[in-house]
Amino acid sequence: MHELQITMLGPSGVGKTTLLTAMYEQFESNVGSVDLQLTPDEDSSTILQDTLIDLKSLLDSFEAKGGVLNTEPPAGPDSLRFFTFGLGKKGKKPSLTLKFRDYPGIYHTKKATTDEKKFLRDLIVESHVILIAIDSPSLMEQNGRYHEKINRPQQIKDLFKNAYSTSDGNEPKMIIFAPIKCEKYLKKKLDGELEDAVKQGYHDLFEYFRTDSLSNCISCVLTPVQTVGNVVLSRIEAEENGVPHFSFRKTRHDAKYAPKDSEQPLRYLLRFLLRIHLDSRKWGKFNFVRDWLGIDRHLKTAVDEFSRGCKTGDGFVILQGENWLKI
Ligand SMILES: Nc1nc2c(ncn2[C@@H]2O[C@H](COP(=O)(O)OP(=O)(O)OP(=O)(O)O)[C@@H](O)[C@H]2O)c(=O)[nH]1
Ligand SMILES: [Mg+2]
Repeated sequence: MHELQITMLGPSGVGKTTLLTAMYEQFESNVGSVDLQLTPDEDSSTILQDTLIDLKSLLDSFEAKGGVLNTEPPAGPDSLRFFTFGLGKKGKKPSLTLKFRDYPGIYHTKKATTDEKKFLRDLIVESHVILIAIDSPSLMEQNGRYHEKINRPQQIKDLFKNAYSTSDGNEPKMIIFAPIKCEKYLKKKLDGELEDAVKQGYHDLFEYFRTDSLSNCISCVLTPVQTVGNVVLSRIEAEENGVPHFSFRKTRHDAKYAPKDSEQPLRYLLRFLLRIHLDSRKWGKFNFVRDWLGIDRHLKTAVDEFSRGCKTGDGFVILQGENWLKI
C-alpha cells in the first residue's frame, strides 16, 4: 500500500503526543458525512487509547504541568514505533497508510546520543510532511521569554538545514506549525498576535525556507490546535532550573475533554496531496499520489470535500507556498 511519512517534531513537553492523540481520536466526529475513514493498526490504537485516558484524567484535576505524559522509548531510537493509520473510504479497505513518527523530545537536549541526533536528521529527510508542535505559552507570555528554552527554534532550524542540505531539493514538502495550549490566545482574539509571534519566533527558519532552493517547494501553514479544550492558562509559577511551570485551569468545574480543530492539520495535509495529484509534473517521493487518487473518483471527491474544510482566519494562516494548496 502507498505510504506517507509524517513527523511530529518538537522538544519535550510541547505537545507532540497529545496532538497525535487528538488528531486520531477526533477524526471520526470531524469528518461528518464525508466518505473518509482513518483506521489505526492495533498497537497504535492501544497506545493512543492509553494516552487518551491519561489526558482525560488530567482534566479531572487540571493543573497541567508540561510533559506529564512524556514519551519514553524502551531502548534507543530503533525501538520507537510508527503510529500507523489506514486512510480510505468508510467501510472499505484503506488505500493509503499514514505513518506518523513520534519520539521523546529529550532527543533535542544535549544528553542526546549520536544515534538519537542522526535519527532526528533522518526523520526530516524522509518525511513528506512535518508537524512542528509549539508550546504557545512559552512563545506568547512575557514577550516570549521562554520560547528559546522550550521550543528551541534555532536547533530546529539547524536540523532542517542539515537535513535539506544533503537531500535532493526540489520535491514539495509541507511544514505545519501547530501551536498547542493556545486556548487563551484564540479566545481573546489575539490570533493576529499568535501569527506574529510564530513568524518572529521562527524568523530564521522562515528565512531559510525562503532561500532560492527551497522557496518554491516548501509550503508552510499555521494551525493552532487545542488538544485538550476547555482549559485556560491561569498562572506562571517560579522557574525550576530555568524552566517555568505553566498552570491551567478548567473553564468550568464540569468541563470535559473537548479538543478543538485537531483535524485541521489533516485537512491541510490532504489538500496538499490533492494539489500534488492535480499537478502534471513528476514528484519523486510523491508520485504515488497520482495512482492513489487517480484510480478512485469517489475517493478523490471525498478528499476534495474534506480539504475544503481547511480553516482560514481565527489564527489559521498559509504562511508560505500558497500555490501548493490551491485546489
Ligand atoms: N493547556 C493545554 N495543555 C495541554 C494541551 N495539550 C497538551 N497539554 C499539556 O501539555 C503536556 C505535554 O504534552 P505531550 O503531548 O506529552 O508533549 P510531548 O511533546 O509529546 O513531550 P515528550 O513526549 O516529552 O517529547 C501535557 O502533559 C498536557 O499537560 C492543550 O490543548 N491545552
Ligand atoms: Mg510525547
